[in-house]
Amino acid sequence: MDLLDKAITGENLSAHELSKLYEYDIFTLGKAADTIRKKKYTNKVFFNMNRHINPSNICADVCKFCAFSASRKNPNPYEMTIDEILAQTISSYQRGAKEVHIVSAHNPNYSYEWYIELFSTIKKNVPDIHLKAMTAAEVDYLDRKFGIGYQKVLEDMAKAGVDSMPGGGAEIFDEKIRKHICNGKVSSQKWIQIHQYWHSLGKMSNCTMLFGHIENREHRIDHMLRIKNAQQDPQIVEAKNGGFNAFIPLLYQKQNNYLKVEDFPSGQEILKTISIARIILQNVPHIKAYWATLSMNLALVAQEFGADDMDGTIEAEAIQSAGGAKSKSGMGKDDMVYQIKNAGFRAIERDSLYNELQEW
Ligand code: V47
Repeated sequence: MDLLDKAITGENLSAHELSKLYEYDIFTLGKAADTIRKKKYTNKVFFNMNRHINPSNICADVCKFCAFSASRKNPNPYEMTIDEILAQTISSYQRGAKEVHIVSAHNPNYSYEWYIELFSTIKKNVPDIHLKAMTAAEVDYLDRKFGIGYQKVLEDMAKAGVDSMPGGGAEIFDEKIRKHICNGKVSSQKWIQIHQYWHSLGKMSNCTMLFGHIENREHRIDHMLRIKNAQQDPQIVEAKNGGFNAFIPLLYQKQNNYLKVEDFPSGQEILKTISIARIILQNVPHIKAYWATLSMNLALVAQEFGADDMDGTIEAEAIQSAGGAKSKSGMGKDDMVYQIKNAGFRAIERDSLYNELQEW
């Protein structure tokens, strides 16, 4: 068996060995990934109607890659109130959004109770909206700041109505790279422990990987392998009773930050990374080609290379657009549907847990 066959059958290989997958040509890798993808989802492409809300950009941490947090490069600090966040949630819900995705900078001015009140207020007023909130990095920040233990933070989030957790804050798990790009942020080990505890509560989450900066191919594979090993039992995942739902390779946006990276990965390198993710992470149901970092066109091409999801309409995007992405105002549903169909796929609106809602 050659390396690709071994990878497809899930043979136990090291990150170093698997990094040689990049030496295959893009079409061979793409075909292998597409076969896995088509078996699961035929030619469906998923998207959802969602709204991103980022309550504040005032951050106690300094991640070198971040252009969103208020800093010398982006000196416009803001802080939203619960009422403002609720008003945005209600108006998005009235426009058809089925999910709010709420993640914030680590703002030292917000109390612990503020977060819990925020979530319970949203759930009380808009019970039908799916509340996806809090990266593991935020959970870790609250744990450290208030000394309450991440388990309690997660239990309180669940009680207050948080339905699922987004995959942010994972960056790159390799400890040396992590120290360079986001020293002081949640450790890789704790990021995984937080998600696993959340999963043990019967809840789903996503997992991300920030790539295209100073990491190398082996670091990416190591990251994927740590996720593969942290994933729940397939039956629990299938029943949506806990586990990672989607893997999201986030392409690094290089403007307005302190990480001096001039080189940008080629389309080929990006598509190979997505294909390899589909091949290695067969125990994670979905691979999301997040259009906000990839651009709409590359995200659509990625659907031929292992991805099956685009993320959603977003409405307002602040993190990637601060770094140069063209995603500030989200994307209309009609546009999303047109583009997916024009690329030759079936456009499937999903809910946050990937239940199919409607084919457009
Ligand atoms: O963790 C920060 C990343 C993440 C930059 O779970 C950057 O469905 C690129 O996690 N270039 C937050 N990326 C966003 C996120 C996410 C997005 C969409 C869907 C889901 C989901 C999760 O954004 C951070 C960080 O890795 N990020 N700066 C940058 N310059």
